[in-house]
Formats: sequence, structure tokens, C-alpha cells
Amino acid sequence: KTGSIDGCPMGHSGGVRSLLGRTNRDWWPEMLATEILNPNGPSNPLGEDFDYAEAFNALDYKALKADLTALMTDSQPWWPADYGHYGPFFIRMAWHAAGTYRTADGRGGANSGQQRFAPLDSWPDNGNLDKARRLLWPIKQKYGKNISWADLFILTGNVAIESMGGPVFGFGGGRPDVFEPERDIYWGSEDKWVNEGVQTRIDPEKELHEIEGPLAAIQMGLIYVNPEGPGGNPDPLQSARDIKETFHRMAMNHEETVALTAGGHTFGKAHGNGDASLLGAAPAGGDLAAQGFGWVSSHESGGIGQHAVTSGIEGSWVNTPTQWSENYFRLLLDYDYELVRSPAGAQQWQPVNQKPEDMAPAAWDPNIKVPTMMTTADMALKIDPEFRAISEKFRNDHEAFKDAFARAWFKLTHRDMGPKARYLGPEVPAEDLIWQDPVPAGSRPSDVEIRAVKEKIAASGLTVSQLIKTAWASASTYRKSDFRGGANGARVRLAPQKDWEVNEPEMLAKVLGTLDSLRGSLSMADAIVLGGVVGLEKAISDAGSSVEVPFTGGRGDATAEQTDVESFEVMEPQADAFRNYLPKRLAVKTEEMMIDRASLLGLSVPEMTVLIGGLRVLGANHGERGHGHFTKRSGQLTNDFFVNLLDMTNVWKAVDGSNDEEYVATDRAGGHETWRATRADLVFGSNSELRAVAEVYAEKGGQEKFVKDFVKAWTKVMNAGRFD
Ligand code: HEB
Repeated sequence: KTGSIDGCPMGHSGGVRSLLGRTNRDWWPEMLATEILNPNGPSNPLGEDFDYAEAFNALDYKALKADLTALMTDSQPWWPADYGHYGPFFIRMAWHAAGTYRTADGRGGANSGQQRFAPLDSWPDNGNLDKARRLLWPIKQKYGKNISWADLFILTGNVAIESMGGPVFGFGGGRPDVFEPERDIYWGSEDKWVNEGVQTRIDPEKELHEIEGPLAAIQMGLIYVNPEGPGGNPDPLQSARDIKETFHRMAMNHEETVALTAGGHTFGKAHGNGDASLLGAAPAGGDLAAQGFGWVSSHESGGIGQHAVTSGIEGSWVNTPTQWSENYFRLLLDYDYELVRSPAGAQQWQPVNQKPEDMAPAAWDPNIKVPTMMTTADMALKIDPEFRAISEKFRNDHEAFKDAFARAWFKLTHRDMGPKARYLGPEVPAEDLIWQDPVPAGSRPSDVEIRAVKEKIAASGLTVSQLIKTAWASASTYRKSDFRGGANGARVRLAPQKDWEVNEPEMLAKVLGTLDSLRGSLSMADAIVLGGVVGLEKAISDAGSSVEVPFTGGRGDATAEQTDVESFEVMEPQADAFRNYLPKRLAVKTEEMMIDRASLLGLSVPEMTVLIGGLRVLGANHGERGHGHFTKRSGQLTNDFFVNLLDMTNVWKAVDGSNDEEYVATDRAGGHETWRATRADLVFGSNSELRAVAEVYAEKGGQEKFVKDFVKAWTKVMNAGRFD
């Protein structure tokens, strides 16, 4: 499975990697510790009541677009526009904002404005994009809270394409900004940037070429691949292999990949007219006086304009770099290319015997003609047979290329926004796209209907365990990273989810069949969640409490036609601590996988803790696994898990041969076995912070709070992914 956390990330045997890998503080130990002022998570100066959708809807969208269009040709002396046009620069900014997205965990991408923060602001691949963002500041300042940086990056990319005559499919706003780096994202474990020596994520010993999961780049600090070829080796075929894999991890097929790259490189140039060693530190390590700028150059003219160095590669791909055209494929396919070096020493490809009319204007003087170039990554589109066929097709059918580019760009820049219901503004395309995971609107059932179906489910003979497991299977696919999954759509009854081992397919089919026959006018999605409510209310009253479990209907049911099976495959849990499911040991510790899943569900530490403790006693474990089932009153919602976990009568010991994944408790005095547990159970006793929360629920009188908190967290998960 691509992009998974299977096996050892670095290809070495037995290694365990940490969940977060190398973090900002590892890179920049002197970084200002602003986060200690935000112990409860990211700060937001706009305040809790700020509603970005409302602010965006009040935006003067037309005026903003007009200002952006004017900015394209408003060259500033501190970072002059190549060819007098900033369009290509802004396209690269938008593409790099979106391009960190990876399907495996849905993290990365353009949906929160992360490019403003470390490590992304300082990735070598994002070189000089600090200037692109700064060029936008006057416009951001003017429109203020009505447009987020995150939306502005993408909209600016669109306007750039439009202003140069390129095709655009649409724009949806609605990406609220965050105000500090995302704390939950793994960017890799390497301790060197891509330009500091070869350290690829590719395992040369494995025959099957593998890139470390879940990442979508081959080296630290890259959006995708090294333009000069893998590890700097200018081999177009090997580059093609890496491009295919990395773009696949961003949900792009080969055609989309070719269209995107060719369309992007129809514009602009690469910068390498000077000595790369003259560049200063990246923004996160930059001098205070540089005010957030990095890569300050001691090169001629301060390394701007004519002397700018970014990638080190020099030149434009086509002869018409500020105009949409057919020239990329024409030049790529019609010329032979030879390997040359740029003034910065980078390896790049130059057309052999280029006709003067095919040469490009120099970026700083239209009267000077310079040869065009291709990077090794571009050459992949010419040399690799699969890519070549697509390149030829697009060359012969420009309309097809235009359409493919426009659609792939829209997908690239909107892929991490989740359901279309989240898109805002006047340019949202009417067409539904399969990668948006469309769900037809549901209707709200009446209280009378709900009560009737509840009674039928209660009398159906389905057990608490079955109802809870099924509702959990449906809702717990939600991930806040790209807003996919969740109970809405009831995709748990469709391939591939209905067949996932974690969901116990046979049990699931039986429960779903019964719910289907009882649901009346309710959608399946609602019936599944309502089943959970029925199970939970029974478990609560059997335990002697009385707490009502809220239910909000109105979910819709997606069809198989509306479901891209392959794109859902990456969402299959490789472990689920909530169901004590671990089919095989992973490269990340079981308890870290638990934190990861909880984070994707948007849960806090107490919410995660109360859910796990509750799910255990409700019998929600995968299969008949008894681990962590610390109760003699199965199916009742009690705090027994916490009480027994913290009970000093038990002595715990790892089970031989379980690789420290399974544990057994014996009675300290009697010596007989009392309980069995997994790491995902015992961590609530061993980790001091989790233990502190577990204690609250195990305390005398903790039962009532426990039930209330469980219901609240449960309901939060059941409603996650609803934007109706
Ligand atoms: Fe790109 C630029 C690479 C894809 C768009 N790029 C660029 C450069 C390089 C590259 C190296 C140069 C930089 C400097 O400045 O120096 N790409 C690359 C690669 C890839 C890519 C390797 C993969 C294959 N692109 C892409 C895409 C897009 C783009 C997909 C979109 C769509 N780019 C771009 C642009 C530019 C670039 C527009 C230009 C910029 C300026 O001009 O500034």
C-alpha cells in the first residue's frame, strides 16, 4: 500500500520511527518559543467567534481579483518581476502551497496557509517564495480578514494563470488561516535538507522502489522530486519513476501529472544565474533585520532580478514565458537535448541547435535572446514511454491539454478542502467531481420518525457491541486534515470500506442489513448513527445512569458511482486503538498511532481517553479480542476500564513473543491471571499525562462525569464531517 507507515521507514531492519520525526525545534533550536503561550493549541488572534465563511462572503471578490491582476505587472524594485510579470512566480507559490498534500493522512496542502510558517517557509524547494508572499502583503492588508492567506495564495495562482491567457476551471474559497505551524504533521526524519547532501527516502536495496510513507517527496525540503534527478543524478527515467510515485501520493494520475507539470512550465523561468553558495540562511534562521526574508544574497545587485538564484537551474522552458501557449510540448518533443550546467552549476538540458525564433527573451531584457532549457524532471515527460505517449497526445490535441491542465490545477488546489459544501464564492464550478467524495443532501427526519426507528432497533436483537462497532466504523474514518470520511454518505456500506478487516465485514453486513430493513425513511447514514445512539442509551441505563444521547439527522447516502474506490483505499486504518485493532506491527509505536488517529478525528487528550475507556467496556474491540476489556459488566457504560487499570492489585508483564504488544496482569497476592491488555490500553496507566486523565475518570464519583464526557466525545465523532 502506498504511503503507509508499514515496515521501517528508512529501509533498515527493526527501526522504530517517532510520530513527528524531525520537528521545527530540531532544525532551529533557537527558534522563539511562542508556543509556550499557547499551551492549549494554536492561537488565533481573530478570536473564537470569528466566522471565516461569513467574512469571505462579505468580500468584494471582483475588486480583489482586479487588484491581483494589476499586481501581476506592478514590478517592485526590491524583487523585480521577470519579463515584467509576476504571474509565473505566483503560480509556483500556489503550487507549492497545495503540493505538500498527501493522500495517506490527508495532511499538508493549501487549506490553512502553512507556507507562512516553518518548516515550509524555509524548505529549499520554497526558495524565494518569501518574496512572492511579501508582494501580496499590501493586498492582504487591504482586504484583511475577508480573505485568508490560504485562500489568497490559491486565488492569486488562478489570477496569474488567467492573466496570461491560461485556462482555469474555478475557485472555491473557505480556507481559514492558522497562526502557527501545524503541530501534528510528520515531514520526515532526515537531518539534512535536500541541498546538503544526498539522503533520499528511497531504499536502494529494495528491488521495489519505495519512498517513505506517508510522505510525498523523495527528500527533506522538496515538494516532490529533485528537478536535477534523483539524488542529483540527471537520469530522466529514474526521475519519471519518482514523479509517478510522488504525484500518485498526491492523488494525481499520470495524465494529470503531465498536464500539471507541462502547464506550469509553460510559464516563467528557473533561477540560477550566480553562485548558490552566496545565499544566506532560510527565513526561519534568518537575521532579525531581514524581517522574515531568507536566502539573502551577497551576489551582484543583491541577487535580485538578473542575478537571482533559487533552484540553481537557469532559464525558461519556452520562448513565450508569460503567455499560455502550445510551446512546452513543441519544444520538448521537437528538439534533441544535451546536458549542460547552469552558471550556478546545476545540471540541466539545453536544446541542440535551437532556432533563434525558439529562443527566449532574457527575463531582464527582451532584446537579449537566450536558449530555453528543460530540467531532468521535464525530460522525464519526453523519455519515459508512458509519459511520452501522454505528452504526444497533448501536443496533438491542445484542447484536451487545456482541459486536463485546468481540471488538474483545480484538483491540486482544492483537493484538501473536503466536501464541496465547504467551497465559498462566485466561482465554484457547478460540476460535481469524484474526488470531492460527493454526498447527496439528506433530509431531516422528524422526531416521530426517529422515535419509531429507535424502538425498532432496540427490539431488533442487535447487541450494544454490534451497534457501537458499526457506528464507530462509519464515523471514525473522518480526518480533519482534508475533511474526508465520516458517517455522512454511509460509505461504510460500500467498497472498499465494507470489506476492510478492521470493520469485521461479516458482522458489519449483518448489522447493516438489519438497520436497512428498519430504517423507514431515514438515510442509511442516519440509521447507522442512530443505531449507535440506541446502543449507547441501553448501555447507559443498564449501568444505572440516565443521560440522553443527542442525535441530529439529515445525513445523505452516497452511491458506489459517487465513490472512487481507489482513493478511499488509503484511508483504511492500519491500526485502530479505539477498537484495539493491530493486524501487524508498524514502524510507529501503537500508542503513537493512537495519538495520530485521535488527532485526525480532532480529539483532545481527555476526549480520546474517555472514548477508549468507554469503548472497551462496551465491547467495541475488533473481533472477540478481550484485551482491555476490564469489566465484569460488559455492555454497560461504566468507568471500570479506568478503575481496574489503576488498581494496584494487578502486576503487568509483557506476553512472551508478542513484541511488547500484548500484556497480561496477575493478581499480586493470588498470582492468578486477571486481565489482558495491549499497549493502547496500558499506555493510559504508564504515560503520566494520560494517567492523570484516567485518574479523573476512576475517582469516586467519576462515573457520572465519565458518562457525560463519553457521550459528548462520541457525539462529536458522529457529527464530524458534516458541513450541512
Ligand atoms: Fe515547476 C519553476 C521544478 C512541477 C509550475 N519548477 C520551477 C523551477 C524548478 C521546478 C526547478 C525553478 C525554480 C526557480 O525559480 O529556480 N516543477 C519542478 C519539478 C516539478 C515541477 C521537478 C515536478 C515534476 N511546476 C510543477 C507544477 C507546476 C509548476 C506541477 C504547476 C502546475 N514551476 C512552475 C512555475 C515555475 C516553476 C510556474 C516558474 C516560477 C517563476 O518563474 O518564478
